[in-house]
Parts: sequence; structure tokens; C-alpha cells
Amino acid sequence: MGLLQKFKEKFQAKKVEIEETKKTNLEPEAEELLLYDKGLAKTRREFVSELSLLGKKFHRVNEEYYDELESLLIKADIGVNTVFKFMDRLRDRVRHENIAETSYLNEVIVDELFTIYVEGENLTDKINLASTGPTVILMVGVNGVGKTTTIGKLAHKYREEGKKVMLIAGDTFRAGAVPQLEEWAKRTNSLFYGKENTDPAGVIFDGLVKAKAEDVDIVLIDTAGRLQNKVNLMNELEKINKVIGRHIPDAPHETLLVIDASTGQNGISQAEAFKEITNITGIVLTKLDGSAKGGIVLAIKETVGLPVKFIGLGEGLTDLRPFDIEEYIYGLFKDMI
Ligand SMILES: Nc1nc2c(ncn2[C@@H]2O[C@H](COP(=O)(O)OP(=O)(O)O)[C@@H](O)[C@H]2O)c(=O)[nH]1
Ligand SMILES: [Mg+2]
Repeated sequence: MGLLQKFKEKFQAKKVEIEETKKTNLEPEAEELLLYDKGLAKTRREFVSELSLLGKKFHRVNEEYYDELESLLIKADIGVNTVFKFMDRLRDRVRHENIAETSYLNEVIVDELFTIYVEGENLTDKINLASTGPTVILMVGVNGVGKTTTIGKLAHKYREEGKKVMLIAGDTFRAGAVPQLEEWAKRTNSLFYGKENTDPAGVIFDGLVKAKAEDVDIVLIDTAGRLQNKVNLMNELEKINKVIGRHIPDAPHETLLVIDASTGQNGISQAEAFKEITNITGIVLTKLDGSAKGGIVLAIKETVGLPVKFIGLGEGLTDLRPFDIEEYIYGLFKDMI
């Protein structure tokens, strides 16, 4: 059975629930689907409806159809190499399965896109939590991508789970960055440690002393993202990592790179650069809600080899969701289901 068919069975009931209850009092799982539905609306409108139009324009699979499909996928920021690989596999399947009409291809397209992402891996990528003592999550990424906001949203998530959370401001030299994080600490009722215009590693050192003394469960550390000077940033992150490791063995438990989805291929280049600078364990993809570049999730996996752990689907506290490929594919292709 193809994936589109499988999703049809899996999500049909919830889709009906979302539509019938007029979006209030939904069960948590349907609520989650609705967030993906809304957050990916822009990508869906541009990508999926164009895909349907393509199917109407070409009834039969031919070279012209392939060319237009290829340019459509490249426009969706799936990544050129990923698209080429995808097109090869699609052509193979069309040949093997003797598919002549484009109307039979939707199922195959969804299947193959999904396969690119999951190839040999778990469907969801969980955050690695410490078995004892504080879990340390380090947030990196260039200015403006949403690091501080994401820390606020993560703090909210862990507070809701009843955890003791502390935010440490390691972006010490950028005007306004420390008070911005402090504001998130207040909003989420988390502990805070920060000091402006001073060495970030020193601040993190003092913050961790406090975190251990207060028996904190989750420590979220903000950092500066001056990618213009790679060597400096590498040295700074190395120093920060040493300080963290000295306080808490095996920490940081996660180093999450935050990428703004609306920057498309530029975000991919950032991921490649940061991967050379420090050990990244996962990606947070923000601003998917305002962007038609939802295809970037597939490109990151394929070209950078890092899992997307969270996605940002809006500016609110609850708009950060754990990445779930099935819900993501539902959000993209729900009009075909
Ligand atoms: N629409 C939308 N806006 C976001 C999202 N995440 C962050 N932002 C906005 O992006 C801007 C920059 O965020 P900030 O956390 O200050 O970025 P930082 O410089 O990396 O710390 C702010 O206006 C945020 O509200 C998201 O998922 N969706
Ligand atoms: Mg910031």
C-alpha cells in the first residue's frame, strides 16, 4: 500500500474531527495536526496546488511533464541534488510500474519524498535528556533566526511538563539580547542567569554553578551567532563547550542549530558552515508558517545529514512543535488525502 493511502486511513478520522468541530475542543492529536495544517498552508498552497495544476496540464507522463515537475521541486527548496535523485527514482518507478498517466503519480511522488527523509531512520527525533542532573541544551545559529524565541518556547514546553528550567544568556554583546531572554524567563516562570558585555563562557560558567545549586532539570543556553568570523565563533563555542563539560560530564546533551526556513538555500549553507564549526545534534526550523519553503526539511536531511527536531509554526509560546514527518506530510498533502 502506498503512503498516501496509508495516511488517508490514519488521518481521515482526525481530518473530519477538525472540520466538524470547527476547530475547538479538539483532541490533542487532532490539535497537533491542525497546527501542522495551518503552519504549512503557505507551502501547501504554492507547492501542492501547482502539482495538481501540473497533473491537469499534462495527462500523460512525458519529458515536458518531468521538466516542469523538476522545476517545481527546485522552487520548493527541496535542494537540487535531492531533486535530481528524486527524479531518477521517479523515472525508474514510472518505467517499472508502467505508469502512463500523471494522475497515478501523486501517490508515487509522496512515497518517494517520504523515503528521502526516513531512509533507514527513526520517524521522530527525540531530545536526548540526561539520566541524572541537569540536561544542557545549547542553542546556536545566526542573528535573527529565532534562537531566543525558541528558547522561550522550549522553556514553556518543559515548564508545562513540570520541570525546573533555567535560561542562561550567552549572547552577551548584542544590544538588548540579555533582557530579551530575561523577559522569556519571566513569562515562563523559569530561572535566569545573564550579564551584559562580558565573556559568554564566564557567564555560562557562573550560570551552571547556580543551576546545579538550584537542582535545575533543564538548562537552555543562548549564544551569539557571528558567522562572519568563523574562526572566532569556533573558538568561542569550543570554550563554551569546555566550560559546560567541566561542570556537567556528557553535556551539552544537545546542540541545536536554529535555521529560518524562509531563507531557503541560505539556511542550508548555514547548516553546512555550523557543522564544520561545532558538533550539531539537531536542527530547529523556525518560521515555517510564514514561508512557502517547507521543502527545506527534506533538503536539510539529505544534504546536511542532520535531523530536524523542532519546527516553529508561529510566534506564540505553543507554536514550537516536535518535528513529526507523518504530520508534516499530512500538512503538505492533506488536499490530496
Ligand atoms: N512567524 C514566526 N516568527 C518567528 C518564529 N520564531 C521566531 N520568530 C520571530 O523571529 C524574530 C527573531 O527572533 P529572535 O528569537 O530574536 O532571533 P535570534 O536573533 O536568533 O535570537 C522575532 O520577531 C520572533 O518573533 C516562528 O516560528 N514563526
Ligand atoms: Mg537572540
